[in-house]
Amino acid sequence: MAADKFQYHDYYLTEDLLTEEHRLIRETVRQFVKKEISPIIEEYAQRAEFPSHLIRGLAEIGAFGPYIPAEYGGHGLDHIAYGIIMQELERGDSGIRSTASVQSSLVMFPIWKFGSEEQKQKYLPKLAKGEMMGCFGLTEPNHGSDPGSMTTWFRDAGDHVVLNGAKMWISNAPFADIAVVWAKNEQGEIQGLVAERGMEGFSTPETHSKWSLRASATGELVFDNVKVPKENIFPGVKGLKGPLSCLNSARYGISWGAIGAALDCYDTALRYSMEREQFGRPIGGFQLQQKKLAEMITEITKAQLLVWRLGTLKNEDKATPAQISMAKRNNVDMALTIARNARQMLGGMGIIGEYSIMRHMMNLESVVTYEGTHDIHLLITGMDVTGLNAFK
Ligand code: TGC
Ligand code: FAD
Repeated sequence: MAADKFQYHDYYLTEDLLTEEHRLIRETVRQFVKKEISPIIEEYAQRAEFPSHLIRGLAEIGAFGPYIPAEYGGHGLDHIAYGIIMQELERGDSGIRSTASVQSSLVMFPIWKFGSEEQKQKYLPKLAKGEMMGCFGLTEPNHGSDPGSMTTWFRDAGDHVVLNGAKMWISNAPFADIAVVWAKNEQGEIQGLVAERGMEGFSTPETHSKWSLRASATGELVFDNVKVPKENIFPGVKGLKGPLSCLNSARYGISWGAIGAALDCYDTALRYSMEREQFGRPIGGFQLQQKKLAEMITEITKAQLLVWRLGTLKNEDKATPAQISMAKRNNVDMALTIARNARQMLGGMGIIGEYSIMRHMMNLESVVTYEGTHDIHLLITGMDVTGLNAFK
């Protein structure tokens, strides 16, 4: 891969809206991406391998549980700080951001929000340090957009429950030490519990042959009469609102993260357009290329303003799930469109790994589907503005 020459673009001076602490966090994560992720990520993606050696460094820069309180090993930061971390990491690669957002929003968040004090003490400090990694099992082979119809279930067996079923498309599953699993009890109510690697009957086969998120490990969670102690069940929540609350946090992070991928594509295309000459002058001088660049920076700027406002609402505990859906949908779609146009601007050079654009583009094809598809988020907005449910 070519040297990482990335330069940040901030057309409306949104940096002025950040605190000194936010800027310090941004700089720390940006340097980590330049030094540790950019030089190796293309090779790992080509080999379809997760760079597990990055886990320690990710923990050190505070990427695991930024907004979890310090008493549980987190960093007690606000939601803008969390967003900034996601944006900088996804500038490097969506798969690395995935690992960090799953650990923070889908594993640490539910344990902190719904777990017992013993569960918090047992898991959170280790998860924050990256000494323990987690994954989140909601999607099933036959239930993706409609998780309420899940069939994974457990029955009461005295001091433990017996868990059966399967989850599919689970980020981090192949190497996770623990899995936050959403399953139905005998009354058909959804509950969350923690399954630990090594429990008899629990396996995590890896999903191969992905063309997207190749540097992220994806797998299944298979439960064959797994005995889970009752103390591993979250006491604080029942129903679909449990897992959907976790998704609010992860989707919010993705709405920031997608801007990172878009910025990297825009920055690469802009630089290339100044250097590449055809018909005796830089291609950036042609109107058709300028249209692409002008539209890219316009959309990036709108997205930057959107997430900043959403972050302030989140800090005030006022962000609604529908507002988060709008930002996730808009920003991922924006990034995907920019990646496709940036790829074209590099001509043939756009398809090879020397440049990051094609990798971002392929990654974003997953990001537009996971955490609620593009269609599902549109329907959430549609229901919010009309009051009419078009899902069923
Ligand atoms: P519905 O009847 O609307 O709601 C059931 C209950 O949930 C409540 N609720 C929410 N609570 C918190 N946050 C939200 N966003 C919520 N949305 C709904 C709702 O109030 C109700 O509560 P209660 O108390 O009345 O029971 O549910 P539904 O079955 O009609 O489904 C609605 C729908 C389709 C929007 C929802 O299920 C959905 O969002 N589907 C998409 C599934 C999805 O996003 N899956 C993601 C899996 S995880 C993942 O992809 C990780 S990728 C990670 C990475 O690598 O980064
Ligand atoms: P489906 O739900 O079958 O949807 C297929 C198509 O139908 C989509 O276009 C969808 O928009 C459309 N559709 C569905 N319902 C409607 C409707 N009512 N109206 C109109 N159109 C509709 N899940 C986890 O639980 N944990 C993870 O860590 C995780 N990581 C993932 C990593 C990757 C790389 C990928 C690809 C997925 C991951 N997922 C994870 C799963 C992801 O959340 C699901 O793929 C997603 O929710 C969509 O479900 P599905 O793939 O079953 O598609």
